[in-house]
Amino acid sequence: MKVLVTGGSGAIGTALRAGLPAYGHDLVSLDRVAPAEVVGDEDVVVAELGTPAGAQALRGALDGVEAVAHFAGIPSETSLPAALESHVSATDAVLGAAQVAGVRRFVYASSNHAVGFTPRATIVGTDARPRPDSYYGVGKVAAEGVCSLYADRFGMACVALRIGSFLPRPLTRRHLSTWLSPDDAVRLVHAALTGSVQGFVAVYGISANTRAWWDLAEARALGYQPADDAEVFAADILSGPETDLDVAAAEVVGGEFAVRQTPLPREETR
Ligand code: 15L
Repeated sequence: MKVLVTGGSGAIGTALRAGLPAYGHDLVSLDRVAPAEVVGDEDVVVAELGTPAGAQALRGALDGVEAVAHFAGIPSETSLPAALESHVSATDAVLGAAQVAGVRRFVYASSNHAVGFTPRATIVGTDARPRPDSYYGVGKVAAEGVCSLYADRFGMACVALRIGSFLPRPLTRRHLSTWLSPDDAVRLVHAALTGSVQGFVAVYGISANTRAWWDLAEARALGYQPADDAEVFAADILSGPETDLDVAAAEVVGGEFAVRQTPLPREETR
């Protein structure tokens, strides 16, 4: 399948470009910065979404593309206007161009922070109500809404991946529950690109962690078979002292984003 990966030079995008070709996908990478290295015979487009030149480059990059994996976006907390631009308007722009180009499958990099203030007393399912823990999470909730709109209005198959902690290896106690390994990220996106989907579906994106906080049922229904488990690193991580942040971050699924007591970030002009 020919797949456009936006955010192709980012952390997850780089892992996808390295791993998805082995599943038979031909890739076009689009990012505001050039990738450190071109992989195989992928096409690379350097363009800034949200600009007229970026819109034109996006239309060109979509030529012949069957599915989009939209991973571009600010990966951390930011002001509300920046979050709305980066997650909501940019996702709408990519979805709009993809729909016009005849793309029928759209995979979106959402985040656990869309439900970050959910207490983690039980395994959290995708029926959890939106409970963002940050403006970043607000942007992800709204961007999932845009995906749902395109699914219902245009019949596109849209999969929102509520990704946990994408890292080479888990580093904290929370990560023992929230880790998504690079290899499992590739497995997850391949499943989201190829699994049976009607309309819009949200799934959690973590490895097969023994201490998982999120239900992987919907992801497994797409064909996702995670192979990694953060538990391999548990003895090492748990040998260190448990900090106040560890304790507070274990209350709700968004962890550090949710326990932060600092004011929400504002742009200076507001
Ligand atoms: C995310 O969605 C963020 O992009 C990343 O910076 C981490 O905060 C991660 O979630 C996490 O929850 O660990």
